[in-house]
Amino acid sequence: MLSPYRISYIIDFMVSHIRRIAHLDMDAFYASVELLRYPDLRGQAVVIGGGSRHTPEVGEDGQRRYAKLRDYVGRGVVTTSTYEARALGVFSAMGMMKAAKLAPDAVLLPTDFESYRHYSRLFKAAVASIAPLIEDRGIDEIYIDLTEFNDDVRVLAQRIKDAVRNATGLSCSIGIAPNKLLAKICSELEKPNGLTVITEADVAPRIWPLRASKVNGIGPKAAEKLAALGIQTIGDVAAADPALLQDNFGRTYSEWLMRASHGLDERPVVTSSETKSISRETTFERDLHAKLDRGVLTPIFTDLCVRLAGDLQRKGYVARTIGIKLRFADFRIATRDLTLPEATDDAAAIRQAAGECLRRITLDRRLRLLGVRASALSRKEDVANNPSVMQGELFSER
Ligand code: DCP
Ligand code: MG
Repeated sequence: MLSPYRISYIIDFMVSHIRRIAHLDMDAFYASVELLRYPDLRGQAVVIGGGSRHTPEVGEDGQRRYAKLRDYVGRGVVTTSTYEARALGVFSAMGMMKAAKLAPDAVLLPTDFESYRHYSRLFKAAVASIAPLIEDRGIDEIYIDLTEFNDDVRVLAQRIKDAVRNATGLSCSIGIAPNKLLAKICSELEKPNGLTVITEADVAPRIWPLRASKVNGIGPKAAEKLAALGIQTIGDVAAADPALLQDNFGRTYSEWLMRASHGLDERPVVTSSETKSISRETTFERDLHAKLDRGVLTPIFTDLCVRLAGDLQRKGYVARTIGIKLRFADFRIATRDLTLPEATDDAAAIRQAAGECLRRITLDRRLRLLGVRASALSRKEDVANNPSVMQGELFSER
């Protein structure tokens, strides 16, 4: 039988267009940057993480002498390692002394963050020259929204990989999927130098067999707790009794777990050029009826707006657009938003706008979740210095 999540996905699939989201992650990033500088180390087990005392020295014979892991003494940890070192069991975050037992002959190099930042900028610029909708996720990973391209997605991804290699001399792995959650899992599937494309139909055969901790958002603690319940794989999560998950993880997280395990994720790719939104949402302890539970719902709704206003004020933003999000008992999602004549960070104004949004939704089903979102943000100080931003709509109407 189809679960509500599956049905939800199929409906989304029919009514909305499918996104194509790429996650790009550089291969053994710091180590690969070091190999550009020391190409003679290619093919060897190399560990990054030493201090500057481990900088290679050039001997009188002109040969470089590298520090070896076996000689390391101290409490440092491995920052990253080449795939050859990984084959010996040496991974990021492992104590260096422990790593030395596994790979005594591995070369040890110091970290050089300035170089890594330089190559990080280079690879991101190379991707942006082809596909500009990029969400920066840190030094060696990005999401790219490829939905609007008509090209074959593999051809496009290969073009991006080639551009990264031309600009940096480095390889990366790309995963392409209908959303960020799956794309992130997918970029790891064929590392290094991977190019993996999955669709919704691949979730069961390719994603479900993977360990639950492969999902970004299932950390070591949650994975341990799941394992204690006999839940090892993503498929186990998908097949788990929702009540069991809810008892152990609370409603918000268990609901997310169920959606994630079915490969569902609506988060947009957020580019740094667009101002982000700020939102507050809550999943109810039990499904609430819009009319019968009005007495419970109204204060929750108001409280969300007050908290959202507090977030805006603390962060120094005002918002032109206020939106709401509802998730119904059947997991369908409805959103509405309203653009105001003036940007605001005022709880009462937000509550009023959100209330107007709510009136535009037919509330005939029980609700699981309610959220309020502020977008089209500007810095409050910019608005204060330039009132036309605040009153743009009023002026433009004249
Ligand atoms: N890093 C770190 N500490 C960690 C993990 C990683 O400082 N515990 C640094 C070093 C990595 C970089 O961040 O080079 C990117 O992290 P990744 O997890 O992407 O690891 P790599 O790029 O090294 O390897 P992979 O090919 O698995 O992506
Ligand atoms: Mg990486």
